[in-house]
Parts: sequence; structure tokens; C-alpha cells
Amino acid sequence: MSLVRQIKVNQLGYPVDADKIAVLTAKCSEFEVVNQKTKKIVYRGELSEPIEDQASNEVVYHADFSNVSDSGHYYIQADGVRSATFLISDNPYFEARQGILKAFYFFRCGMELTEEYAGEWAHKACHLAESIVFDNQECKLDGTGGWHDAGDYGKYTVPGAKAVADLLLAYELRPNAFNQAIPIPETDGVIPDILHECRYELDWLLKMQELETGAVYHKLTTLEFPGLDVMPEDDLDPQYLTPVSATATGTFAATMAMAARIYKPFDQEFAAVCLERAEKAWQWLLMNPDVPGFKNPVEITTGEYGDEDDRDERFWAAAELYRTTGNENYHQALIELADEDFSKTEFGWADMGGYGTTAYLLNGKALSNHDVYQKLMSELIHEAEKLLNNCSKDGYLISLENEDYVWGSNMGVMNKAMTLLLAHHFTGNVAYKNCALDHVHYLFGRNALDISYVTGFGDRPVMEPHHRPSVGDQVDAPVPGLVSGGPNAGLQDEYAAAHLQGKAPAKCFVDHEDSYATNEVTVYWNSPALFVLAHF
Ligand code: G3I
Ligand code: 9MR
Ligand code: ZN
Repeated sequence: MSLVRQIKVNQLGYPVDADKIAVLTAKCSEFEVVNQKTKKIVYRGELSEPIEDQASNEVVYHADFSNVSDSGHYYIQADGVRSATFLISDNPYFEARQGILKAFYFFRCGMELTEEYAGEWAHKACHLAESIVFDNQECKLDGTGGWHDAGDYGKYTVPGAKAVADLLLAYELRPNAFNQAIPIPETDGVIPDILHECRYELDWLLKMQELETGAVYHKLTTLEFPGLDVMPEDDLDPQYLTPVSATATGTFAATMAMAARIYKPFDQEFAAVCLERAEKAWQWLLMNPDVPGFKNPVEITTGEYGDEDDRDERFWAAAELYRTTGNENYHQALIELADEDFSKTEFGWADMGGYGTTAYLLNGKALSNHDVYQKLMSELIHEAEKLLNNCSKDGYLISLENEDYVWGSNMGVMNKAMTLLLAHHFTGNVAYKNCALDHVHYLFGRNALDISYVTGFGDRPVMEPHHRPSVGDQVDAPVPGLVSGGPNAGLQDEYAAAHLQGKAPAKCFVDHEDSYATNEVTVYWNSPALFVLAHF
């Protein structure tokens, strides 16, 4: 990695009307904002008082240049050091937003990615063989399609459902952010590309449901991970449909209920199938109230996505089914679950209560139980207030606490921004939205490592993600638009353990292909980033 610059900015830039702050790790008397083209100094300012940043264990200073609001390219200089060149414009994140959505196309399994759409990252169709049902190995089913999970080629129901849900929610709340073609092969100018892209995953998710019972297979992977340089089409080991789980079935019911609602204006037939399947999954959940959390069979060593608590997934499913159908049975189920003690504000692959809360609140006060509505709203606001307060103490202005720098911390960064944006949606309090934007600045470079955590975007982006196609192809640049996991103090891979010992949490990251615990990519780290960017 190149030397970390002492002036950190969002390497993409800042919206014209937004607050604009750079973070400096060196003290200096004043800073200057320079117009890149004219070389003219357009603003001079003084640094803030020193701020002790816990997460990076550094003293930092803020340079506030919010007053600069003419569109253009700029950089900041102070005492002979300078920042990246960045853009101030009305729409500085447009390309990144398109790229982060396009990344889902690059994650596609089971079809050729042609040069027309994939450019130099084109590759042949992969994982076309029938899948073996692990518990009944005579039985083989079609499991083709969908998105690969991550840097590996597994397809897992729960994280796949989180990814689709973020995209569908982004579309529901911000349809105008998806007016323009990406383009992808299905682009038709009628159905927005984001819905075409989600359909690719939804069609696969439908294949994960056991038709006789309504339950949903937890995952579909090979027994072991393939080598890191294996291209998808060369990964020919048999793939297995593992036993079903309640978390998979719950998230399936929830996303299918969402899809039934959102696709209805475009494709009634598909919407009806989604609803029927969602209700079938719900019936299974009702008949199976006590299900142990999913455990990998001993022969299978790929990702587990284990989760002992399925109440949040049931809560989410009940909320979406109620919102889509208006059926009081789902409402009653939701009311009962809302009383139980689990987080109602999280958006992770393990804790999904936030989606249930969002669906219930979006459904509106009139159709809700007064007490439950108030309770969920106040929990969401309470969480947003906590995040706001965290940001005010953080040198890089984000809401993560030291213990949040875990595997996939960038999902945490974007999930928290999502929480703030939803709180803004329901209250109109712009402080929440501004704070969400600070999380975007962190993702694109205003962080302790001066790195953009999104491949292909920013002047110092991640270049060596733990992503098999990026490692295995002959192309120097990684597949673009991928959100890397980010700093992880857990150091759970050998490379991180060997190179990052003793570092502060926010610096436990290495842009190396072997570091899967810090530098892998996944669909469900991309998806909350897309939700967030749809707001700016
Ligand atoms: O939340 C706890 C925290 O309370 C605790 O203090 C901390 C200590 O390390 O751990 C935190 O939990 C971590 C958890 O991620 C947070 O989501 C676990 O240690 C960590 O092991 C766990 O990592 C998961 C990883 O799989 C290993 O199971 C990641 O969330 C998950 O995103 C990742 O998913 C993998 C798939 O298995 C396979 N495909 C690639 C994908 C991405 O790497
Ligand atoms: O590539 C795998 C990655 O997708 C997973 O997140 C990670 C943790 O489950 O495991 C990676 O695979 C590694 C395996 O666990 C250990 N041997 C090296 C593999 C990386 O090539
Ligand atoms: Zn594949």
C-alpha cells in the first residue's frame, strides 16, 4: 500500500450543499483548498482543536471547508502535504452508485458474463450442474442462477436475502435514484435495472425452497472452498443443498413478500408466485416453532452463517407479509414477536429485526397497533440518536465503536448509515442524513488508512480483494464496484494475523488477496452501500 496521506478526504468528493470536512493527522497552522484546474486557492481555514480518535489511536484535526460550494475539482494542501483530488458537484456519487449496482451482475452465477456487459472481466457460465440434496443424495435439483455470495462461489439463502432486501428497499424508498440504465443484458427501459438484477437472485431463491414442506435450504455450496485462483467456470466440484433452517425460511418469506409487493405493477404473475411461496414458508415456520440453529454437516466446511435466534427473521417475515397482504394473522404474529427481547434495529445477516421494524413503520400508522408502532419508532430513533452521539466523538465522524471493527465492519458502517437514513425518513431530522453521509465519506477514503474500500472508485481504491474471479482472471484491476469487508480486529486469517498484530481496530486492514477476514467482498456488503448511495 502506498504511504497514507496525512489529509484524508472522500476521494470521490462532496455534494455541493453538504458539509465538507477533511480529516488531518498532522497539526498545521492553516489549510488551503485549491482548485485543481486553475491552481487558485479558493479557501483558507484553520484546523479544529485536536481530537483523540479511539478507533485509530491517533490525534486528528478537522478542516472544515463547507463554504466551498462551486462545482469543480479540488485538493487540500497544508504545510507541504496534500490530499487526493476530489469533486464538488451536485451528484458526485452517480458513477459509484451505478458501479455498486453493476457489481451484482459481476456476482452472477450460471450465465456467461459477456464482453458487452462485463468488459475485460467477462467469463464463461459457471455452476451449471444439478445440485445434490445433502440429506437425500439420490435427489438432484436445479440450483443454477443467483449471485455468488462473496469471494467464494457459495450461494447462501440468508445473506442473499439480506442483499436483495437492501436493493428492494432502496428502490421502494428512492425509485428516482434508479432511472438510468446500468446497463445489464435485461435492460429494457421499462423495468428498472435494479429490479431486473434482483429478479436474477429471486429466481434462484425460489429454487431454494423445498416444495413439499415450504422450508428453505440454508445454502448451496461445494464441500470445501475451491482454490483462490479458480475461475467460477472451473469450479466443477459437486454442490450440495444443505438441510433447511428457520433463518433461511424466515428471510425467504420476508423477501418473497417484499417481491410480491414490488413486482406487482410490472409482472403480476411473478408477484403471485412470490406471495404464494412466501405464505408457504410462513406456514412451515408456524408448524416449526422450535428449530435449532443451522450447523454445517461435518463434511461441509464452507461458510456457516449460523444463527441460534430465528425470532428476528420471523418478525421480519410477519411484517412484510402483513404489509403486502393486510392479513390480520400476520399482524397478530408481529405484535406478539415485537414483545420479545431481540434487537429491532439491526440489519446484519444474523440480526434482521431492523427490516421488520422498517416494514411495519413504512406500512403506516393507520394500519398499525398504536403501542407497537410507537415502540418500534422510538427504538429506531433511540438507535439513531446513539449513532449520532457516537459520530460526534469519533475522529473520522462515523458511529462505529471499537468493538464494531469485526469481520465485515464496512457492512456495519453502511448498515448504521441505513439506520440513520430511515430515522431521517420517518422524522425529517436532517442531522441523521448528514451523519449518514459522513459514513459514505469514510467508505470512500476519509478513514485512517486513506483508502477507498470500493474497488474501482477513488484514487486509492482496494486493489487486491479476496475475490476468486479477480485473483484468477488475467486482468490487473479487480472487478469494479465491490465493497471490501474492512478493518477487523479479530485478525481471523493467517495473513492478517501475521501483519496486523497490535494495530488499532480501524487499522486492522490489509489490501492483500489472502486476507479474507479483512479484504473479502460480499453481496451483502455491497447492498447496504447501494441503499445508502441511493440517498445522495
Ligand atoms: O459480533 C461478534 C462480537 O460480539 C465479538 O466481540 C467479535 C470478536 O471477534 O466477533 C463478532 O462476531 C464476528 C462476526 O463475524 C460479526 O458478524 C465473528 O467473530 C466472525 O467470525 C464472524 O465472521 C463471519 C465469517 O463469515 C466467519 O464465519 C462474517 O460475519 C461473515 O460475513 C463471513 O461470511 C463469509 C462466509 O462464511 C463465506 N463466504 C464469504 C463470507 C465473507 O467473508
Ligand atoms: O475463500 C474463503 C472465504 O470466502 C471465506 O470467507 C473464508 C472463511 O470461511 O475462507 C476462505 O477460504 C480459506 C479457507 O477458509 C482456509 N484455507 C484458505 C482459503 C482461502 O483460499
Ligand atoms: Zn457460479
